[in-house]
Amino acid sequence: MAGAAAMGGAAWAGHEPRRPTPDRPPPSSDLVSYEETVLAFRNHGFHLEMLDQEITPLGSHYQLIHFDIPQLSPAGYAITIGGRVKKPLRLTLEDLKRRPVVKEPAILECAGVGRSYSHPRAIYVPWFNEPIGVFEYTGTPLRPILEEAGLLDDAEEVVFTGHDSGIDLGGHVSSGVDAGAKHFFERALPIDEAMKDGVILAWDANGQPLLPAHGFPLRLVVPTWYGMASVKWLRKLTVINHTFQGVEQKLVYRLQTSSSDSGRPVQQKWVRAAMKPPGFPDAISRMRFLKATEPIRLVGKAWSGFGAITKVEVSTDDRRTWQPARLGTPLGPYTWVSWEFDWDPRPHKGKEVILSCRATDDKGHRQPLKPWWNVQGMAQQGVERIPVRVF
Ligand SMILES: Nc1nc2c(c(=O)[nH]1)N[C@H]1C(S)=C(S)[C@@H](COP(=O)(O)O)O[C@H]1N2
Ligand SMILES: [Mo]
Repeated sequence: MAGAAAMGGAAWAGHEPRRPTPDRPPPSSDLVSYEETVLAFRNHGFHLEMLDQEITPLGSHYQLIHFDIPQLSPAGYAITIGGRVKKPLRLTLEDLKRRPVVKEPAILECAGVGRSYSHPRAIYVPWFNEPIGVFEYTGTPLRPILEEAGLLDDAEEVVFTGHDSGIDLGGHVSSGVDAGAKHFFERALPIDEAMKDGVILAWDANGQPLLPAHGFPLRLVVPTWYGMASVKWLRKLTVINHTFQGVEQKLVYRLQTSSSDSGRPVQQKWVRAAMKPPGFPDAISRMRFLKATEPIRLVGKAWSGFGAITKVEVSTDDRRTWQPARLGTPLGPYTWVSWEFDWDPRPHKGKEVILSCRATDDKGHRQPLKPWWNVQGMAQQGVERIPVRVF
C-alpha cells in the first residue's frame, strides 16, 4: 500500500530520545521503540503473581488486539455460517445460548511469546513470558453447528471472521500477500481441527460476559492452538474448499527462518512452563528479592498444545542440574497444570540465584535450553532464567 512505509520509525522523529533520569536506576536497554511501548500499553500481559491460581482473574489475563475494539451490542447480534455448506445458518446470541452449554477452562497464549528475548527481534507487541492466561469460558461446541449446516464434500477449512479491521505489519507486502490491504481479522482452521472437542463459541469468561477487549459478545476458543486462532468479536464462519490465504494466516503468523523462507504456519502451542516469581519485587526492575529464613515452595504452571504435561523439572543453579517438580491435577484437558517444588534458599544467602523450570509433554516435546530464532519472533519456548537475590 502506498504510504505504508511512512508508518515506520521516521514518522516519530519528533519524539525526544530518552534521557537519563536523576535518582532513578538506569534502564537495562535503550532498544524499546515508541511503537512497541504504545502496543504494550494497549496489549497488557498476564500478571505473573497470579500463576498460583488455576483461573486467571478477569483483569489479569493478557490481551492482544490488532486493530480497534469493535463496539458491539448483544441486541440483534448474530453470526452466519455459510460457504461450502448445505444449509447456511444465522444464529443469534440467544440461539447459541439455547444450544448445549459447556464450561471450559482453557489456556490462551499469544504466538508472539518471548519475542523480546530474540535478537534481532520483530517489532510488534514486545512480549517476554507474559502473554498467557486461563479463563473458564462458557460456550457451545462448534462441531454440532458445523454438522447442522452440513459440510459439502469439498469442504477443507472454516474461516472465522471478526468485526474488527485494519492493515497489518505497517502495510508490508510479501509473498504476494498485501498486508496493507484493509482486511477483517480472520483466521482459518482445517475441518478436522474445527471439529475437535474443546473448540467452542464462547460468550462468558469466569461467569461474566466477555470483556470488550476479550471479544464481547462472542469469540471462538481453540484451546490447543496459539491465541491468534481464537478469533474474537465473531461476525461470520465461512466454509471454503481451498487453503485460506488471508493476511493473518499467510503473513503474520508464520515461522520463517529468513524472509526468503516461505516458512510454515503457527499452530499448536509448544510446551512451556512458567514460575510464579518468588519473594518480592523491586517495583522498577521487577528484580526478585528473597529473605532466606526458611524453605519455600516454588510454584507455577505448565502446558502444551500437543498433549498432557508429563514432567516439570526445576533448576536452582542456572540450568546446570534439574530436579523433578510435583505435578497437580489440571481442571480439564485444555488448561495448564500446576507444579510445585520445595527449595531451601538459606545456603544461598548473599548470592544471586538463577531459577528455571522446564516442561515435557506426552508427545516427548521438551523445552529447549536455547530458543529457536525466527523472523516474526513467534512461539519462543526456551527455558527462562529468573534471577533472585537471596539476602
Ligand atoms: N477478531 C480478533 N480476534 C483475535 C485477535 C484480534 O486482534 N482480532 N487477536 C488474536 C490474538 S493474536 C490473540 S493472542 C488472542 C488474544 O486473546 P485475548 O485478548 O482474549 O487474550 O486473540 C486472537 N483473536
Ligand atoms: Mo497473538
